[in-house]
Amino acid sequence: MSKYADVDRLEESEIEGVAAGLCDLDRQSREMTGLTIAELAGESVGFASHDEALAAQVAVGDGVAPRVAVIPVTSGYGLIGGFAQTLVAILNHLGANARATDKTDLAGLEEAYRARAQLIFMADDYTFTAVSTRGGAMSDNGIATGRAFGCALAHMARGGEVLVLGAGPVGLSATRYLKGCGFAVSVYDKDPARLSAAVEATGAGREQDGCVARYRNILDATNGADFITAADVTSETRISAPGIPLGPTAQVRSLVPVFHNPLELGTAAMYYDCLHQLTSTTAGKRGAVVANADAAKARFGRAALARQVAATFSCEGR
Ligand code: 2YJ
Repeated sequence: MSKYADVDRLEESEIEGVAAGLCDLDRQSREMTGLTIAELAGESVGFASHDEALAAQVAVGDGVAPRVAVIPVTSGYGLIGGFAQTLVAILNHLGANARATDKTDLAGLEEAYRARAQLIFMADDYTFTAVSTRGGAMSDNGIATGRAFGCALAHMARGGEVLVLGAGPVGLSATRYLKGCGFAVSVYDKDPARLSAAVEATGAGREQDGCVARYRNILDATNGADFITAADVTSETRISAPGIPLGPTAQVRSLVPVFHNPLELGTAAMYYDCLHQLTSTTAGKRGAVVANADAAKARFGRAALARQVAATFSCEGR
């Protein structure tokens, strides 16, 4: 459980190794899902291919990496040591030109605008959001995370049935995404009112306590610890788990593939979500399309796009 009584907040120790481990995570992600974190994130927000996502990135950055500001936010329980720098590392790994503002809060917002940031990332104790300074793009971490971990599970899945545990924003978003992929999705939440609302809102099946062992494909969007035990799994079980603490025990994690990372895929999905909204006429309901990915492709060429982006996040030799 989080040491904070009223909020689920990441802790410094939970993100310590994230920046240094991004290439390892990509390798692990490829082993489990066939795709890197960037590829999963891009697919989850609707890019038809990773090339399209790269073209959108170069279009938004007008030939170079998009400028992204991460603003440390002191409200509530305050800064999490290394949080802003970890987001910067994740975003740069994807090919962005990200930096944390020197100032926090509103002064940081002003600093970001003065530096002509195109995207801004910031989180308090309840909301983690990304917004664009032009074009009205916005991406919420909970929604982006649900889709992206749903996408990871879709690539790992055995058969067409999925159990989503937890009907908060992440679980709801994952349910919608997986239903959209054609899976038969059932949901369980220990709060009956929240479970009923989720079933009503998504059209998913309603599950009950003790159902875990009957499913091979599980998305754990709860904040419960160690409740998926060895007795619940077979060699066919596949688990995607965005949350901390983890539902599957250490033993389960040694027995079956458990796709998990505390911040990386959710952040990547927010970044690509904004790029998609800024470049796609179908995604841009919220605001204007400010960059044309096809024009960028024609202008900079496919190979140049790939080179430009690869130069910033190549894992070769790392
Ligand atoms: O800027 C900082 O260092 C802090 N204000 C970061 C706070 C990080 N926030 C969290 O960990 C919350 N759990 C975010 C909720 C996201 C909901 N998906």
